[in-house]
Amino acid sequence: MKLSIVLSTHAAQFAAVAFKGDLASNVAKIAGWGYDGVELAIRDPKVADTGEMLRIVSEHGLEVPAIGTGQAWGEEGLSFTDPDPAVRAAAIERTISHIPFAVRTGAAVIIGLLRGIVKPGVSQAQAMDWLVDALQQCCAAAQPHGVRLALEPICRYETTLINNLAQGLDLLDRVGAENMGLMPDTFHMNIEEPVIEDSLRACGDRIFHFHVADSNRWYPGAGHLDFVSILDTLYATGYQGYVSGEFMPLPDADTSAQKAIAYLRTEVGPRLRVQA
Ligand code: LER
Ligand code: MN
Repeated sequence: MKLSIVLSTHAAQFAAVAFKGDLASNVAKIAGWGYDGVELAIRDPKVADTGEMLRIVSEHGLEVPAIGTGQAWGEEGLSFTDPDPAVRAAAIERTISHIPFAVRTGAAVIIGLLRGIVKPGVSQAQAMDWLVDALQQCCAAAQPHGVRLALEPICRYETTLINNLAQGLDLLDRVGAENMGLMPDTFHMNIEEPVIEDSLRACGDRIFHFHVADSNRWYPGAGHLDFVSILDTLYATGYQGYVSGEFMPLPDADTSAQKAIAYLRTEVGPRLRVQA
């Protein structure tokens, strides 16, 4: 089981990230606890020293399986579905600007909240059209570089666009790009999917990255999700990527990260039918 954890490269408002700021010391701790990778949440590659980030991460033998982009929404309000065409264009440009670092790391570019929400005065159909158009542009820009995009279905309390995996698969059909897949998140699936395992099976080989938190968005093992069943189903789809921890820093960041890896490696891993 390849394990990573989300790490924000600078201060951010989003709560379910265990680590923020001071990259070097966070990466050192994460590597020391036995993680294989870090998923980097980067607001704007233009103002981030991505070369230095890569140096720090590589020095500790870690990989970067995915790049999170949602802070451009959380901190700046960029989205693919804003009624203002300039905001939509900026969101597309920002996504495309992640491609060089994705090439250097082999990371997938995550599309989470950057898709936006259906704003007042905008119809659902119009928002979906804008979303499809934006994703087609981003996928077309990423494709020649071999970069993949991973769309995250996010629960109803955070967005009105693409809440479950079935809607995600429909969106992939509309976008029609081979380099676009899904990033299921167990926290959101626990809210939206009737049967998590059935929804994962329906994705087949379209899962490009995977987020884990328990039902209460604490570290895996702190709630009631059945991670043996969920990860068995995930790996049975042929998924060979990372399982990436995105959970609340509770009771504190260090404890949550250590509890997550201890639980997944020693309690869940040995009980999986499909080892990955
Ligand atoms: C981000 O990966 C996520 O899961 C969302 O809840 C962001 O708000
Ligand atoms: Mn997530």
